[in-house]
Amino acid sequence: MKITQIHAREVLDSRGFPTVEVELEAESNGSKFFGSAIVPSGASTGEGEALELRDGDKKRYGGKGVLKAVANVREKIAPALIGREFPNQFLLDDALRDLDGTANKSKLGANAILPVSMAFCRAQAAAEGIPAYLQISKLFESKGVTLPVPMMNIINGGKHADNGLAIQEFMIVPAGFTKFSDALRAGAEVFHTLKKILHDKGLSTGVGDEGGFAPSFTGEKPHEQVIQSIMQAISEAGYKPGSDIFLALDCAASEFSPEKGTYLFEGQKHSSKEMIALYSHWIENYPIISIEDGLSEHDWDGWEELTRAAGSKIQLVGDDLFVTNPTYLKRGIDHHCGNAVLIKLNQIGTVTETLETMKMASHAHFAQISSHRSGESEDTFIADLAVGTDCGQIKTGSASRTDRIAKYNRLLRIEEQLGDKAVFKGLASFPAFKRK
Ligand code: 2PG
Ligand code: MG
Repeated sequence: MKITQIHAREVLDSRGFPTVEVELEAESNGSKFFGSAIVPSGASTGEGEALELRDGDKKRYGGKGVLKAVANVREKIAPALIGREFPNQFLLDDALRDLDGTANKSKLGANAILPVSMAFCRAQAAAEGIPAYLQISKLFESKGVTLPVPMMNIINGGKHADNGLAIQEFMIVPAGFTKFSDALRAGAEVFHTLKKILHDKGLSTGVGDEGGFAPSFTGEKPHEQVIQSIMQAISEAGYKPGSDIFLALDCAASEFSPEKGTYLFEGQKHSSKEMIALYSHWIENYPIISIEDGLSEHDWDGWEELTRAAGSKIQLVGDDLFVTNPTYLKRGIDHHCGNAVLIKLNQIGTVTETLETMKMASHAHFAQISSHRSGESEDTFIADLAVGTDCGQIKTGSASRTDRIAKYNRLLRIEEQLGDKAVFKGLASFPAFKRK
């Protein structure tokens, strides 16, 4: 495929902050093909993430403009790539990495590089006459394509809300179904039931960044109150907790860990051991299937201990800990820290490197979860990534807000397109989880 045009512009994400959109045109066998992509943006970012280039000009969007990244696409990436043949994604991504030349994409910005990489993937799919998920499946050499189990963040806390909850995400995981659309329906019904429960308790039903409710629970143990409200919502919606629907947490613990091994939780200082004891108590008492970033990205010793304590019972996911980066993931695999990796394209910056991290995880029997960022857009690439890599899990927010729903709707379309061939593995997508 010969690249004939690359155009970038500044658009807005779901929080109203600027982000980069790229449109790419390529020629293959005399025909033109297009691909476009918008990159997302995180709030609770891991320190090892690839650089997101912001203008820093306080007069525009409080410094969050991305005109420099846009200029890097227009003035550096486009002139270097236009007119060149790229037979595959790997060579295109190599060229992008060479142009940048840094380990963390700090010269051009991951937000300049990644949309070009994603747009190319879509243009190549168009040239092949196949959907993006099949193109990704070819690149990944996956065994098949699978509709993922959704991890739906129905109560938002941490950096995604102002409600004083330390834990960032309380998710429902409808894994006990045989079809994606049934799982999604159950998740949406629980979300609507929870709204009523919160309303009846006199709590706010306004939503946070990922479309989940963001109530302020007062009184003792607010986090456990959240868990109990969700359990109630599952039952009242007519589903069985621990059989139809499970729970998952993203603690994003780096955000409430002021120093290594210390956690400020519910008004008290806790050690890693105490946090592990609390999680173990919750795992005993509630149908928790997965905990992400239960400890901070600096607390590798704590992670080893957490994995010894809970790694044979539930899924333990590294997000800030691994930042979709093979170097950190290898450390985690070697030291038995966690048993799953959250996959965010913009943490590493190209499609190829994202797939490399997923391959490494897969060889080590670490599960992979295709994930959104808290700042999203109408782009649905992560839905195709989940299906194409056969990873079986997607984390893309609650059952509200179009930036989240766009991904679920994309998956509904894929399910329909696949018809009888649509595979949904349900609980089998969580190999680390053992039923009590
Ligand atoms: C996370 C994500 C997405 P952010 O921590 O997993 O839910 O949040 O994009 O703010 O890093
Ligand atoms: Mg996370």
